[in-house]
Amino acid sequence: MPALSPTLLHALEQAVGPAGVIRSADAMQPYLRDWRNAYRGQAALVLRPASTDQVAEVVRLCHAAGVALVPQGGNTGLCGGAVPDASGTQVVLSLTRMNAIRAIDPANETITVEAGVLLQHLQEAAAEVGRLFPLSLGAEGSCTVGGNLATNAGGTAVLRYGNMRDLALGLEVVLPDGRVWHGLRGLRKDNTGYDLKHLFIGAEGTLGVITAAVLKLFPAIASRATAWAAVPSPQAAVALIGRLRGVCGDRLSGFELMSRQSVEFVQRHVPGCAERFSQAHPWYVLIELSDALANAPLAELLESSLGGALEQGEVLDAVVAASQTQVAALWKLREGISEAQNHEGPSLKHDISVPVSSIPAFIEATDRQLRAALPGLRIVAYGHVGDGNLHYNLSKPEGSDDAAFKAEAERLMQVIYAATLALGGSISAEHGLGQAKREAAQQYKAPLELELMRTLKQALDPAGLMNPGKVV
Ligand code: FAD
Ligand code: 2HG
Ligand code: ZN
Repeated sequence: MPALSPTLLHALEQAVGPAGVIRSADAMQPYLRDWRNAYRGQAALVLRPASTDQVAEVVRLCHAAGVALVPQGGNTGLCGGAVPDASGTQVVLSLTRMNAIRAIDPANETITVEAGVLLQHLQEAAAEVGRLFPLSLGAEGSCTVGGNLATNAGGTAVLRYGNMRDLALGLEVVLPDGRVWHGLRGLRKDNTGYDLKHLFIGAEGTLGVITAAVLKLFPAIASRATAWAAVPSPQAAVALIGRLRGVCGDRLSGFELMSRQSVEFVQRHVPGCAERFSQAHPWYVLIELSDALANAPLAELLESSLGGALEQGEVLDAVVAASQTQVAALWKLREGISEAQNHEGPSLKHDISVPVSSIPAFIEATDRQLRAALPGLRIVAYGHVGDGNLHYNLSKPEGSDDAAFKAEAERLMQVIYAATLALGGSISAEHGLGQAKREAAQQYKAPLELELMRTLKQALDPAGLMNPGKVV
């Protein structure tokens, strides 16, 4: 493995101190592969700076020496964006020691946090001052604010609060040459030209290192109602969203769709996830209503809406959770799908979005074509259907060979992405491109969009040292 020059190594160690350097092959291992073990790389070094100044010094030194950097947060990304390449020449820059809550301003409804703060800790800090930070996703106990921003993470509350881009007001960023952009403004209005923070949000660490952010806070939730419903079809699920929106307005804060196959996997592999109804159904939805008002009659609202939907045949069966334990059990059925699918061999992940109204057409056409293309294929379709976002993941036919299945990946992907594009959709709704979808983006994004992206990359990182091989 090529080593860094002794002079650079010494300077980097000086910059971050002994606690910020990981050099042994064993200790570096967790930083060199992703959560699923789908991507693996090598690195010359892992650095864990503890302040913005330390990040800036590391970036400046690496820039001067022509060494590439791979920013990393909680390493829960699903597209290999935080994993270094195989060369062993790149330096992994882990932000996890930058985990301070710098300020909370309840009157401005903002919180200023460092990039390495865990999403769950951010949620807890907001709750301590009677506020809500709404981003919520299965990896929230491990992912970081920096990673959430860099991937423009979505999750289960986008329906009401938007994705990470909508939740950020200001950023602090170390640019690829080591200069620091101090953009930590907590302003809801600022029309002084290009909104630079949006360049770095969703850039997956290819344009700079996010070191801190000012984020929006919302009123804490005081009333909540959660239901699990069986629906006959995706068409019925989409009709149900419309019905609930009509009756409940923006109290509808979660609407997740799951195919029977997805739920079966969870029941098989995650303890405590029994079938909720007397019989199995083809599709399920998890619905959440919430309100800042205490004692808001949400359960009644949900029950009457579901009653109306039952009469119209939009719902086949439904249960409204009667306790916090039941709420947790229902969310476990939903959040357990990623992990459960890992137990069924390799999963081919496709994180697509189409207009909500086109979800039924997408599923119908794609299911049909894929089943014809590979008989026995297990389609694990689920996700944030209220945002038009499906995790249209595939597991191999039962008993078949892993390698043979992986060899089909490209062919199956082409079917899915062609259907997505035909409906005006996107091949990556919330997980980003990373290394997984970089090639596909070349094929499926418009040439002009790709040209503009390359122009931005060239302008900010002309030496190409910031997370090379990802996104563009
Ligand atoms: P990492 O994985 O460490 O990094 C992700 C990317 O961001 C990489 O390209 C990395 O280089 C870059 N990056 C990280 N930190 C910085 C920084 N400070 N500055 C610049 N670049 C940086 N995603 C969703 O959107 N919605 C979901 O519902 C969802 N659910 C998930 C459930 C599970 C079980 C898992 C494992 C993942 C899920 N994800 C989801 C995917 C993932 O994107 C999020 O978990 C999260 O946003 C990644 O944060 P991280 O800190 O782990 O980032
Ligand atoms: C989810 O919504 C995540 O559960 C993960 O985005 C999706 O594992 C996946 O494909
Ligand atoms: Zn998701």
